[in-house]
Amino acid sequence: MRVLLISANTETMNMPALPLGPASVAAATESAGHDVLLLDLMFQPDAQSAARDAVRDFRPQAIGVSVRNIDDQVMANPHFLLPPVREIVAACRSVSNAPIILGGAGYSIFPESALRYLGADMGIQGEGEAAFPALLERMGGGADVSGLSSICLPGRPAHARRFTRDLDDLPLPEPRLWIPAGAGRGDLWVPVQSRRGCPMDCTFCSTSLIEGRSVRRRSPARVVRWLAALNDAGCRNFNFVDNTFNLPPSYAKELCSRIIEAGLEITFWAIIYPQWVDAELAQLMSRAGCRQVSLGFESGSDRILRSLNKRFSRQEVQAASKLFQEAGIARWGFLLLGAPGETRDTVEESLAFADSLKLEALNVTAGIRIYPHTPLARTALAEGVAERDADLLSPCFYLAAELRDWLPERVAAYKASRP
Ligand code: B12
Repeated sequence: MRVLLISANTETMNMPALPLGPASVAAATESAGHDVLLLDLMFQPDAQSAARDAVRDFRPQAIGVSVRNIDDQVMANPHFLLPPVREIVAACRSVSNAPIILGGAGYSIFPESALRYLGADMGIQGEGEAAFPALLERMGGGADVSGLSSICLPGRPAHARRFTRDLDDLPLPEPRLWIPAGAGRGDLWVPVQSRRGCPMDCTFCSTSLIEGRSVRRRSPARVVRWLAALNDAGCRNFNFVDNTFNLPPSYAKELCSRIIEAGLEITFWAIIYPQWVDAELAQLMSRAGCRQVSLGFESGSDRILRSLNKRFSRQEVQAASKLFQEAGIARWGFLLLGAPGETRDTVEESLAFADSLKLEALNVTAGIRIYPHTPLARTALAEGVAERDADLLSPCFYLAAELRDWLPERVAAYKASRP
């Protein structure tokens, strides 16, 4: 089949993200014998025309639309990012009868409601490398698709997802599919992924809806070969998009050791769960090229850490932060304020704690985006913050009732005095 995959993300907030997810699906779809075109709308001056033109020229028999972001998660002035995606779906429809299939991280959190809102024909929740080619095969043979795992059809609940156990079974996308060519490659931050899934169950987090709870991995040797190939293609800077780069720690150490042995001249950034960090790991990461870590500690109050179901204490955050500092790795901290049980005192404790770490950068968020099927959603429902049948697709936030008027101003003042 001729298959058009559209990466609908045009969001440049934080940094423009290269389309690793849709490219991974494209690679698997090519491997299954289809003719694939991947269109990244990120840098298109007119996204709708670009989508329409691609459909007219390529005449796809199936169109996949990747939906990465739903909103920007900013409570004070939330931006709902789906209206332009709905226009892309409509633009494709206006010039083609091919079925339109949704997928992507954001889509996977809201499979039924996003499908309804965007007006596509069906969606796939979770990873697409196995499910999308399986769907195409059934569609090509004119067979019924309703029994497929991970599939979501209009008006029906999404089917249970199936996860690939061994990520080495999945093809990796070649640079030609998703990384702009030319000398500028050396300046890009290229996302790479060594593991999927997170078992940590933070009360507010959507990751298990996207990647599942069990950690699945690529072999370190394969990740290093992938990095080397990207390096040969001119890429030097990488983001490990794994939710928890240091889980399990033995894997993280092996991966770093192999990057060092291979002599790759790369720099990278990674997301760290502030537990299970020791000097050996921090030093290996530094020698492998790590220049920055995201430390998602979210709070400096042990009571609030417990309420978020974080498994670490503020003392462990301190220790991890110090080890990275000693290894010459910049630390970007994250505070997520306003959780159930948060008070003015715990907020002040967190702000003072963040100051004490002398981080290179800090991101402070007031109000927590509520995702479906999370403990936070259940608390919000019990407290009447979210309505019983609310699908939560349009941004909805939790902020402890007693802080509603005070916290935004307090955070604004804190930020203003720390440019
Ligand atoms: C790493 C990361 C970042 C990094 C990105 C670095 C980079 N260079 O890419 C940084 C920190 C910069 C970042 C920023 C933001 N992020 Co972010 N990010 C992630 C994270 C942890 C991983 C994303 C990733 O790359 N995954 C790896 C790829 C391989 O997986 P994938 O894209 O999901 O694709 C798979 C499937 O979804 C599916 N699939 C994908 N496309 C398609 C298409 C079809 C047709 C099919 C069938 C299947 C399919 O198959 C793929 C392969 O298995 C996710 C959480 C998560 N666990 O997913 C959040 C996440 C995507 N981010 C999110 C958000 C909100 C943002 C920001 C808007 C935050 C902000 N306010 O700044 C920005 C936007 C950035 C941008 N330009 O788009 C949200 C999106 C949900 C929402 N509320 O909108 C997520 C889900 C986190 C969350 N809170 O739940 N992010």
